[in-house]
Amino acid sequence: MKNSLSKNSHRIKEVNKLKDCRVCGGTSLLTFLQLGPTPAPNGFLDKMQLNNSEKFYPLDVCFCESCGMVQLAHVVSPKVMFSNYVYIPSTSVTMQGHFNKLSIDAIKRTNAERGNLVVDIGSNDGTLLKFFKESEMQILGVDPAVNLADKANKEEIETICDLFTRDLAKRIRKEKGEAKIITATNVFAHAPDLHDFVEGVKALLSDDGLFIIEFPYLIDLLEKVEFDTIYQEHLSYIALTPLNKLLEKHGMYLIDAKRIPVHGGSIRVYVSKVNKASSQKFKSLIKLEKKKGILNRETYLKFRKRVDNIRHDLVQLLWSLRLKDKKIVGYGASAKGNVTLNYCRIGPETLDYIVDSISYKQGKFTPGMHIQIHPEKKLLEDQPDYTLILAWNFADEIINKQEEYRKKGGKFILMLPEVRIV
Ligand code: DWN
Ligand code: ZN
Repeated sequence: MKNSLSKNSHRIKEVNKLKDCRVCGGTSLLTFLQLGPTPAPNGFLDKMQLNNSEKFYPLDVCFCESCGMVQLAHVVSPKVMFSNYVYIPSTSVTMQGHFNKLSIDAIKRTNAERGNLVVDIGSNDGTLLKFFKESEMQILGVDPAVNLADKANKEEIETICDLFTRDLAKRIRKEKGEAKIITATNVFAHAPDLHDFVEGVKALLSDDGLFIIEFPYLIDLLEKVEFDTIYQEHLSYIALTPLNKLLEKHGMYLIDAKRIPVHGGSIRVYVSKVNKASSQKFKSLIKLEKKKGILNRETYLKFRKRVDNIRHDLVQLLWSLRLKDKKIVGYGASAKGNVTLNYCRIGPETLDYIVDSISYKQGKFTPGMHIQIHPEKKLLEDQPDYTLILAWNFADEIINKQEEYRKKGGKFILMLPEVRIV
């Protein structure tokens, strides 16, 4: 078993321990799961870096007993997490289709016209903005990752390389005017200062505009035991109950919400500056959250128990297969996958390698457990007995793509909400 804290790990100055709730300032924060010292989940290593000292960060998650916001107990500086970012949604057919539908939904709900300004916060490589551009909207991206902002600008998706803040929002409004649509997909939960973020949106959004946020939904995380989506990039694990409180503090109104399947179960919320009546769907989700006990500590202690059972069952299965000399590999060198590998201490002694479609990751090694990553084609070349799908949010897409592997007897292992062979 690999030593969880490599001999060279040392206190990290970029980490701040939470003193009070990031939404309501409450101090009754219950830590219910500790995933142990974990390397930055997208910190893939080249071969020559394997013997360098590797930084490990605490990964404890707590919930605020006053407002229900689930959040990391330590904040790692965004500089560490986002300056060179490797998550690129355009590499997935699922996400391309998803963003196209989001752009159509947003334009329809706001009656946006040609030339209206659309700002995408955390715009990544511009995948979503490209669809707005096709609808002749004026577009602007904001993303702190230098590599992604460069890529987007080269493809003529104007992108400001910076973190979104209230000050930046005011500068954008001065230069470009009000935004009719502001989108934030898989970035709101990453924001270190939610209050400043919301104030920035308020400063930039037009009175008849919509702020549309998408994030993994806490109810899905709890129901499907998605513990591996808990990592340093995701500071908050959001439900509508605390989100509504946060928005109301800033005179913004949650008017509608709908659950969506991406990333293991997310939610899309529609926020306005005008206090319109909220939808029946939104009200029923608030009731569901109450029923699921998102404000009760027992809910989180039960979740913790289920996580422990999954870790036990997964390690048990992998070891039993290894003891029968079965060859096992991983599929999808994802951030969530790296959380699982580090939390369950799964290394190259268990998985020979991991295959992944992203060229940037191929040839590199996973952070912490140092499993090598190869192109997907290696799966058919090698035909290992079992493949553990680490990017389970794309399991259907991956299994369909690898029909040939299954025909030749290859089997997939899935782990959430329970460990199973398919
Ligand atoms: O919030 C975030 C979520 C939205 O996505 C980001 N913090 C980072 C990211 O998390 P992730 O790294 O877990 O991302 P993915 O997109 O779930 O990772 C999928 C991985 O699987 C990628 O490395 C690409 C790979 N993949 C593959 O090898 N073959 C994906 C597909 C669809 C495939 O067919
Ligand atoms: Zn709170």
